[in-house]
Amino acid sequence: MIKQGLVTKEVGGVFTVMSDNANYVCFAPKKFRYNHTEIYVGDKVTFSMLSKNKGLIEQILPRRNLITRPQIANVDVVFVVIAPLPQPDLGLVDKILVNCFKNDVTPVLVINKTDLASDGFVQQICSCYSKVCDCVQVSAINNDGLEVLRPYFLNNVVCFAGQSAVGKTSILNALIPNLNKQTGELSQKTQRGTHTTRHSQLYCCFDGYVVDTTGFSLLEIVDVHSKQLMLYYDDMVQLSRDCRYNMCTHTAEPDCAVKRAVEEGAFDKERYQRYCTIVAELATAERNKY
Ligand SMILES: Nc1nc2c(ncn2[C@@H]2O[C@H](COP(=O)(O)OP(=O)(O)OP(=O)(O)O)[C@@H](O)[C@H]2O)c(=O)[nH]1
Ligand SMILES: [Mg+2]
Ligand SMILES: [Zn+2]
Repeated sequence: MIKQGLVTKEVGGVFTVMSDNANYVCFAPKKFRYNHTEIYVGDKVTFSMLSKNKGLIEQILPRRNLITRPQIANVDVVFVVIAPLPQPDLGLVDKILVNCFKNDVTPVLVINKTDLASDGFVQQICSCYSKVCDCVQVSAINNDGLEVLRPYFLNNVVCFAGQSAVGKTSILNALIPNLNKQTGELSQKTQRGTHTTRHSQLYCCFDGYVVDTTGFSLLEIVDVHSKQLMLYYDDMVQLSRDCRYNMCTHTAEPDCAVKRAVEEGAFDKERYQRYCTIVAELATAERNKY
């Protein structure tokens, strides 16, 4: 009998596959190793039954995406967490958003620690980012606003991204109180540095899945050309039909609608400056490559 399921965990070549609300211990046949075909957490697979709860993976179904560090396939939503403390690195947020759009992932900007945030802070972040993604406000410590996160889980695989200490683990624990122990165990283990391999795992959360947060990054932009970065800035795309040039990068070109919007205060000046910095970084990397 062939079943279809979702890989939720992998330890030493042994896969946990969830199918019809039951867990199966699955192995990968040698053919995958010969093809250098890796199976990742988040992969949708078919498997044949070896015994009551054991199976042999037959096929990996087409992937929507594959995120690195940790490697997770088929990510639907990323919660990009920021907080008033530690002070946000919005350049980092911009890069994470580019990577989300590049990988067909829906980002949600989660402003945590609203108990510490001034109205001005929240307003500034929302006015900058609400044109490109949903922005929600929560306080993990006060269990405040977390309900708004619930719909994003429906049939989805959700990951967290964001600087250290913004409260990713705290949000996860507030969402799934009985997960506490599991996340605690995991971070203790990595703190001790027992093993460098990262074992990622999908946990059931509401009607979807969430990935533990250890080391999740999406920080480095790969495979985006400096001249195409603007394609991943939806707020610029909306304006660019009024630029003189079709593929205007909104940097050195004359008669640019984005630059005009920046001057008029209709486009966040700092987000624009951060964009120019990333374009320059990418261009430098391109020059050094050849
Ligand atoms: N005031 C306040 N503090 C919070 C809130 N959420 C988390 N914190 C605190 O922020 C600190 C960091 O929280 P973590 O959940 O460990 O942060 P993290 O993003 O998982 O950090 P890393 O695992 O290092 O990436 C802890 O001391 C939390 O108690 C909140 O809503 N309000
Ligand atoms: Mg954490
Ligand atoms: Zn332009």
